[in-house]
Amino acid sequence: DPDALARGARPRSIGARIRRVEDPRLLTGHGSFTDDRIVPDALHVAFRRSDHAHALIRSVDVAAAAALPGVVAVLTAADLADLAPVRATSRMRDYHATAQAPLATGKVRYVGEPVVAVLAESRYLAEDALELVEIAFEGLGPVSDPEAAAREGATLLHEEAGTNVLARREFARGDVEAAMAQAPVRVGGRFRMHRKTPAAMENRSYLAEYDRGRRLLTLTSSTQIPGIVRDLLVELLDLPGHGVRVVAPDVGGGFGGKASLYQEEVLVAVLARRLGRPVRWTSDRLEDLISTSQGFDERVEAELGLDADGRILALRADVVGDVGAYSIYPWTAALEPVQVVSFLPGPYRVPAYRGRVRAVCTSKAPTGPYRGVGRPVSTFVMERLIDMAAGRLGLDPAEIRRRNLVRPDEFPYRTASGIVWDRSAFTESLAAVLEAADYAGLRAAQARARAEGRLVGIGLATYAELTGIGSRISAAPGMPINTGTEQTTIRLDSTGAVTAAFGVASHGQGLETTLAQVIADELGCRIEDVQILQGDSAAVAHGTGTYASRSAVLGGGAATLASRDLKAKLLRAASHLLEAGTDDLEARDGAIRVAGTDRAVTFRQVARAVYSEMGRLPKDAREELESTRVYDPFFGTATSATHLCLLEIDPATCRVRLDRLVVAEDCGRIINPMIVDGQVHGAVAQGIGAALYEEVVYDAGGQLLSASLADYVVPAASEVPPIDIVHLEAELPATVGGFRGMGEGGTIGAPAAIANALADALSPFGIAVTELPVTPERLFRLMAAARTP
Ligand code: MCN
Ligand code: SMO
Repeated sequence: DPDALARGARPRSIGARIRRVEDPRLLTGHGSFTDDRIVPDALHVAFRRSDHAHALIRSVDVAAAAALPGVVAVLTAADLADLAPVRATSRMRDYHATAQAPLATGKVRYVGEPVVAVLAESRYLAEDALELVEIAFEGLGPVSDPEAAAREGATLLHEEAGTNVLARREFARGDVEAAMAQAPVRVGGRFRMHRKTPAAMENRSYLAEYDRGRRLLTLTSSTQIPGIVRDLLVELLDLPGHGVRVVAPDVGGGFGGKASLYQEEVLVAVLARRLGRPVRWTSDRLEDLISTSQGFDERVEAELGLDADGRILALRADVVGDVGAYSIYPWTAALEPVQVVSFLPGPYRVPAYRGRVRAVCTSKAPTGPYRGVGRPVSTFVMERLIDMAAGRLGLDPAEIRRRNLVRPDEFPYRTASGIVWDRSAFTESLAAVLEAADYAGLRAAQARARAEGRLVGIGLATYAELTGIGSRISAAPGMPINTGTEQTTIRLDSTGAVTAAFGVASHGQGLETTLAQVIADELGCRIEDVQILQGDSAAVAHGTGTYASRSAVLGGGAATLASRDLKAKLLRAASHLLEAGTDDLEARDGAIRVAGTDRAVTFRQVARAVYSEMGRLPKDAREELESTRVYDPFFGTATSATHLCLLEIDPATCRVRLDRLVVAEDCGRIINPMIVDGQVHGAVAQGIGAALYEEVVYDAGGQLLSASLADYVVPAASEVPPIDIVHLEAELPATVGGFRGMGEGGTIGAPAAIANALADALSPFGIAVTELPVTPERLFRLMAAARTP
């Protein structure tokens, strides 16, 4: 509002395109990542990893390695026998936890599993020593195919579980058999989303230091979850909570891959404590690709039944998730596959539903959270089914969605799997995307291109996700850790500076900026006056970290509550100093003024009066300028979006060129539109990877074939077209602050929209797109098969 600006009003900080305060540091090489920390006397660890998918460890001979000068210790599982293995427990029925020790115990279950750790004065020496370790393996045969592994009599990876099916779950509403039998239109298929790896720029890195004098173990870790790692180390090492501090400094991306606990992390902590010397390990790219938790990897058999007008009557699905060798801590093997069935009905009215899922372990790297968790797969399947139905009925893909999306007057809407959508722009985002993309114009241009024999496709995808999940349904069902609350302490110190401590742990999201924006607005100061402390387990009593698109909702909510408390205290103190009622005061730019006058005191003057200038304030007005608040959004809030993709296939090379991507999304009140745009760009790029390029490939023997970034193809800037983004704020959610989460959305919508555009482009061939990624090779095979009569 230029008039308001002319009158001297400050634009609100929330909603402003403020440049990220962390970027000058990160972009000029002044960031400080775990491996940047210089610790003079640190020992370096290197791991001998299994080159077998599934084998007994018959013997390990470490004598030659241990004798190498500069080697301090060579460890096997036997040396860590006093340490309890990590088990991701859950109250879920039919769930089997797995025992995972820092070093493989008795047998190995995937290629890349750490077996021996060498501790040496340098990484070079440690790696040299690894080559001298002799391990005798006795192969047990890989467990590669999850469907075979789920059958009775299959070779077991974890004998104690008595099955390879680590979790199973079913969601049901209505009589799906009857509804399906009566449906005049039925479409279905077998869908497959291949395994992905997060491939963050910074590989995982850990540094543990033990201060004997203070009895303090400090783990510097490239983790998304410092609070969770601290709590587990306290338990494993039987230390008091203040005896362990986990610090996540600058972290170069995580995408879910740094949201779980790792063996290497436990090992460096244990060794530093034992030896009293700093111990560090930084993954190289090969180790990252073989051992960082991988994502997705589901097979989905699904069927959708509709009436003759294209209205959904029934949906059924059977999902098999290939979860790899262990049930990951703390999320469990159920996390990803269960969310596939839980989110499958999506933003649609589905009167009858049955979704079954089995999480099956195989001799591959463990899977864990990956940006979108379950929803990229469920959205891919549901959006393909919807388009298949539209094709069958001769309906436009936009029209069939319009007929089935939950309408504004139907919120709050309880989905067939029990999730409640509070209110979100389902129909509005579809309309907005069609308008922004000039859908009718695109279809006309497509018709002309088709007449010339060109393979041009247009694809739509609408999805809904639950973000800012509160304590009612924790981020992973049955998990004993409360991930549904977030805490902050905001204080004004004796110099008048504002410091706010959080349990969240930004690793690229820009939380130092957005949380400061929230506080600046609520407290009445400038964002440069606010320092955000995050990624440090010592900062708050209970805080877990950053994952599940929760930080804006939970962190922003806690920041709002604590800022309001602190502001009330400041106003009470200032009212004495200014001799005015608190109702006449306004806080702005770090000062408190009597409205309509030039009488003001700065935050610093208030702080001095409270902390130092004894006698200036009545005793009961000298409240400590600090507030700690916890925020629990209880259920969470729905975020939704529609993606549109326009692409063209070159039939000669099978190259897919993305020409346009349009995203209309509703993340409630936007704290920083520039950051939200950046989140959409990054997540869409990962969605493009899932749709067209990225695939973790194991051969039949369980060897990883995609073990370098030459084989595992991540899209670069040249593969990502400009993305048009429309922001909608349908109605602010009931969260404190009105924020919805959005950090994962791009990865959820883009693969489905691209898959639908590919199917649209290939429709002259009658090719069904049921498998992602559609790599050039896969596309070549599909087209060749379609041409062969
Ligand atoms: N935001 C906003 N207004 C809103 C909602 C969000 O300005 N209404 C801002 C937030 O303040 C924050 C960012 O957008 O700066 C993302 O917020 P949110 O949706 O709350 O997600 P989280 O901060 O909890 O981040 C987690 C999410 C997840 S789960 C993955 S995976 C992911 C992602 O964020 N990994 C990322 N984005 C990533 N971005 C980078 N650069 N690197 C990763 O590893
Ligand atoms: S996969 Mo994001 O860290 O929840």
